[in-house]
Amino acid sequence: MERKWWHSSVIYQIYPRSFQDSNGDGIGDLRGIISRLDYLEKLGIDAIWLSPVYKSPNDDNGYDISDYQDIMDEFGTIEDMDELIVEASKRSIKIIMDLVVNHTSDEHKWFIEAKKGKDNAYRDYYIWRDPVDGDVPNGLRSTFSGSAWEYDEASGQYYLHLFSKKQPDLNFENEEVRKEIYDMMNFWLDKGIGGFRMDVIDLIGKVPDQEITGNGPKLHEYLQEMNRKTFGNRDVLTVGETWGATPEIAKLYSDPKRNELSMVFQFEHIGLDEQAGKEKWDLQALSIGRLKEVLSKWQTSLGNEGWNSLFWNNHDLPRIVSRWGNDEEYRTESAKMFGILLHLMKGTPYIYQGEEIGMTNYPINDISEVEDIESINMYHERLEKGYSKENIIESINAKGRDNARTPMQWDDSENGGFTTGLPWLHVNPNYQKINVKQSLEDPNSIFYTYQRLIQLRKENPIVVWGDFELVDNTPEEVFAYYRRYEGETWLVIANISEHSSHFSHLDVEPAEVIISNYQRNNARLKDIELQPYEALVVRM
Ligand code: TEU
Ligand code: CA
Repeated sequence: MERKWWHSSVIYQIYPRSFQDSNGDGIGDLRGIISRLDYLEKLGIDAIWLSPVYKSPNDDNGYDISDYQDIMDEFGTIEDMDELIVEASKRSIKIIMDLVVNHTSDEHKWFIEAKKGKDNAYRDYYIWRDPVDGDVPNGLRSTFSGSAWEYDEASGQYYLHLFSKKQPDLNFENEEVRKEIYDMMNFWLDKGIGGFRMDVIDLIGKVPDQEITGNGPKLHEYLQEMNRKTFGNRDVLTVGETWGATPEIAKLYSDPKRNELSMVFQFEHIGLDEQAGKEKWDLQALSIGRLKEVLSKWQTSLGNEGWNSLFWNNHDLPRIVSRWGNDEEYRTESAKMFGILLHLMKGTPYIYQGEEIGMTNYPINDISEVEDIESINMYHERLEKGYSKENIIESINAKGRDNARTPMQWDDSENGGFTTGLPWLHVNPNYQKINVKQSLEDPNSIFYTYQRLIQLRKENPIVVWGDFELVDNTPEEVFAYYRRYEGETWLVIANISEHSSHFSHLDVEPAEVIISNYQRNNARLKDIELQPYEALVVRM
């Protein structure tokens, strides 16, 4: 496989609204990000995935774009954006933009035109259908509750929106639409960005009339065309968000021979605490056995025909330390354990802002505290269906997206140093204890574990290129694997539980403990007694 910079990189995701406010309006912004670049350089990351910063009425916090070539008023100006690219590049950090082209905002000029009538030149940029029996065209549902079809009084037709009704779906069948998107992508590429994270890209080949949304028949044809017309000859990272990917599907996207994307985000491990066939709100206990199975399947099945991305968190997911770790007694231990377990795997790791200091979920008591459209719509839908208020709030506390969106905790001053004004979303009150300043002062902090993990990847080709092999027959809660490369072997051992456990597979004396989250003495590694959430990596 031809080696690219992104094979050995670590990416840091910024959710701009919640990262750093620079002007006291309570909303994070580009100048705020620029002011924190030194911190990111210290962490050691190679690129920033920037959640959308384009013009937007913010029905879905920037994932509803009204102008792809301009910046959201609250975030700054296009000059600020140019400066961010330059300032980041001075620190060897690339900027990866979020590409949201499954849909636009209903306030995008294309949709404003399209709504003017059936004859409008932009009408076919979107997906319109006549009513069927005086009702919606078919049973397609929106991810944000209710039908995916919205009625337009003026023309008597419905338009498709797989997300909110302020996010009408673009019609990729229309060549003009694709051309406009490619021009826009080239506008950003010409500014010297490091690539694109592609929002719900697996939906662009949809066939609405057959109720096919993900993995439609023309999906890969479109991606190959996009590759040819935009980033194909540039040295950039492209990562598709693909909820429905299996390893076979992931190869279609990321096999270098196919000229599509660098890699995709797959979500199979993320769904393991959800009841099959139900909604993300319907929880079941996580089986560590299944987690091991799923992650090791992804580690071994792509081979040279694809590349993995590695993540526990993003702006749509609850925080891993609260979700599958223990954010009280073992917050530091479990946060480090998840970091070590993930960053020693093969693939490109993504860190979500605040993960590197062990930020936690933010439990709410009432729907009035929620900003996220997905949770709000679900709340009303489930109330109507007869769920109790308590039950719904419990679901939101477990899985709601605002958990990850509370402002970044920089220090122990008011609002955690995020803003001098009123923050757009509540700051987690634990900022007095959990914050960047504290993490930087404590040599044993989660931050320094992440810093070291990034360094290890840079200094050791085995972390990037080594083969992966799961260690079988460990206790259920122990996730252990080997990495092997050019005669060298590393062993990673993690106890995903708040009880002690053991690992007795070492038949050779390990040479060295490379990283761990408890004090470990090299000499006493035979038949290891593992502490709660202990993780360690040894060179054999
Ligand atoms: O997410 C896709 C998506 O399907 C999520 O809404 C997901 O289903 C949900 O959050 C479950 O966890 C992408 C973006 O990451 C998300 O923020 C956007 O809201 C969405 O697309 C629409 O653009
Ligand atoms: Ca601001």
